[in-house]
Amino acid sequence: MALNDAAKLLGQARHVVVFTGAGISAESGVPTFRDALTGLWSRFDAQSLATPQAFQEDPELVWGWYEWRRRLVQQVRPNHGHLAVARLAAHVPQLTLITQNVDDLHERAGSEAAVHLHGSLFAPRCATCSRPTPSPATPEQPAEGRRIPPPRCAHCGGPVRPGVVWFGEQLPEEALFAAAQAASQCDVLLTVGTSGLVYPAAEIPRLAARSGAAVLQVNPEPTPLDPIATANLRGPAAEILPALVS
Ligand code: BV8
Ligand code: ZN
Repeated sequence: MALNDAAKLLGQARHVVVFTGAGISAESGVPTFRDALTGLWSRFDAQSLATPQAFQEDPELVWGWYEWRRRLVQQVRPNHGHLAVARLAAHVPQLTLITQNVDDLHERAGSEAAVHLHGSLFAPRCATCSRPTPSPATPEQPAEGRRIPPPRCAHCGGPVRPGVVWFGEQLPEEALFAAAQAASQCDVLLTVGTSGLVYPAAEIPRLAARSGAAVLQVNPEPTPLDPIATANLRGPAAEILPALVS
């Protein structure tokens, strides 16, 4: 299916779900999850660092990695892909934005009520009593690989952890429920910049396809979602999405 057919499909849709992964933020300069471990962290793989065990064993290393990522996100800007998603909401009767990303670029592009399946870099909380704690005002971009002691909770003194969902942790129930409900009711699901490898999030586009929705995939590379996609639009999000959304 060519780009203009996909654009027409979008334009006629009643309820569009936009499902995004790290690839939509790549052109803003945020490394994708698979590439998020550069430099000194390159000896780790994300799956071993993004776990409660890693934080347990070495809170300073893990907190330092998230602080580096948070500060990086604060210094970059949403790209034309994020902006096109925000514009799309005004062109369709109903749009549900579901993201696996922990950055705030969708919000800064003007999207409202993004469903964050994997939490956020901007919602740290106490690892002991779960009280939300303000993000520390780190003045400058910490050096890559720098270990930073996590702040202590003002209420109970426990260590503060990033407000993200780690491997082996449950996704926020209400987010997952809202995502599954939208996927089963939409008539078009646009999946952008995800490798479709991490569950249960990766189930969302598959659920939409099983429920009869058309699935449009935007990704420069093939992914395991190719076989369920009505159209595989090969290319970068910041180029393809603006062409899909007038
Ligand atoms: C759960 C937050 C169970 C953290 C993330 C063994 C032990 C434990 C669990 C498991 C296990 N085996 C399987 C599991 C389940 C596991 C899982 O799925 N593992 C995978 C690896 C097989 N899942 C979990 O653990 C989940 N929890 O299952 O709990 C449970 C049950 C009962 C009781 C208790 C627990 C939790 C998963 C959430 C993990 N947290 N993020 C952080 O950010 O640090 S996931 C992380 O990877 C990202 O958030 C993202 O969601 C995910 C996948 O990354 P993508 O977004 O797809 O990005 P990626 O880099 O992979 O790909 C980028 C894509 O973009 C590529 O396709 C590329 O081609 C494309 N691209 C590049 N440039 C562009 C582009 N596209 C468009 N334009 C461009 N310019
Ligand atoms: Zn606490």
